[in-house]
Amino acid sequence: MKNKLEEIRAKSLAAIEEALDPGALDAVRVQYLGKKGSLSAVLKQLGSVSPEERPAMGQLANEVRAKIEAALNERGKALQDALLERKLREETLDVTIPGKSVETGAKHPLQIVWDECVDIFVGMGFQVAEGPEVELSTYDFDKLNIPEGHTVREWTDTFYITEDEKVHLRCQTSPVQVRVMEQQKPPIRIISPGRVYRKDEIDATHSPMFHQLEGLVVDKGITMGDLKGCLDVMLKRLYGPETVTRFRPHHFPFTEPSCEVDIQCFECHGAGCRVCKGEGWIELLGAGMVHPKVLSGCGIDPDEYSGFAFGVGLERLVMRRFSISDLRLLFDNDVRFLRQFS
Ligand code: 2U9
Repeated sequence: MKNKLEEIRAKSLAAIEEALDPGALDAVRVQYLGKKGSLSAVLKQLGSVSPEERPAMGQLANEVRAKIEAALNERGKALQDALLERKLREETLDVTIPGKSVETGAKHPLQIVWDECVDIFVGMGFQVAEGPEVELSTYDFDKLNIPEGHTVREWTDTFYITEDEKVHLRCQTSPVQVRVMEQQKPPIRIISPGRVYRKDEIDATHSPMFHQLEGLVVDKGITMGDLKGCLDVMLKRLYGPETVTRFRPHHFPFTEPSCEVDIQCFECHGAGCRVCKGEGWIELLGAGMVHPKVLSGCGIDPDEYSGFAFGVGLERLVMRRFSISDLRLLFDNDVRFLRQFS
């Protein structure tokens, strides 16, 4: 029995030292000190020891139990201390280090102007209309009174999708207006901002993809005066109440009469300078009274109804608004450029 007790002491102390966590240590405690543990099994045999040896054996067993219990407590404390040490190390929060700055984004300058234009027209009772970018040539050309042979119908100018020239990437958002006029009886007051495509080499002032905002008003008794008043308000809201507008005769197939709209150069007030290239005025958009053929082509009687329409290149407004000299800056997605607008 003495040898057995010595063996239990040696093995149990070794197992206690090898225990890596409180759970493993408790398993060692149960293995040696539990009801069914090794030491309990030996103590049950104490009755078979001779009466002369029994006291010494009992004392030795108690010493072994005490030794194991002391080792379990010491190892348990050591494991608890190590666990606390690790938690303290891993969960330490240095409140003095600078906080992680959360990069906040900003509206793209194009979006800023797009949203301002929408606000201006929604404030005047317009609704925003949208339509497909891959458009039928019928809606982007024929229904806009653009004749066969017009340069805009050339493959050099337009991104055709089909060989038969029936489908292409829209070169203006006018087809949206055509679709609304086909589906809705007047009064109509809509704007259609959106992406348009033209075969242009990209340079400081051209891009094959750019954005337009067009507007259309159709009702009884609409005149050129309504057109001028509406666009004058738009430009004063965009560039300031002192903005001076000028309307010059022009020609578009889809409007008659047509005009181009300038604002007086805010730098030289019409005298001519570097900003306006000596003109004194800056051309911003085109407009006109909707051509009767366009109205009737959409099922609207030009003897009963009239309307005006306008179109503006949004990038042109943006570049003027923020004095941006190169159109490509709007498409490069260079954060150093874009963060100026945050
Ligand atoms: C319908 C009838 C008429 C839209 C118009 C312009 C004048 C115009 C250009 C401005 C710069 C295109 O982005 S740009 O290159 N547009 O000058 N657009 S009138 O007239 C319409 C539209 C739809 C049914």
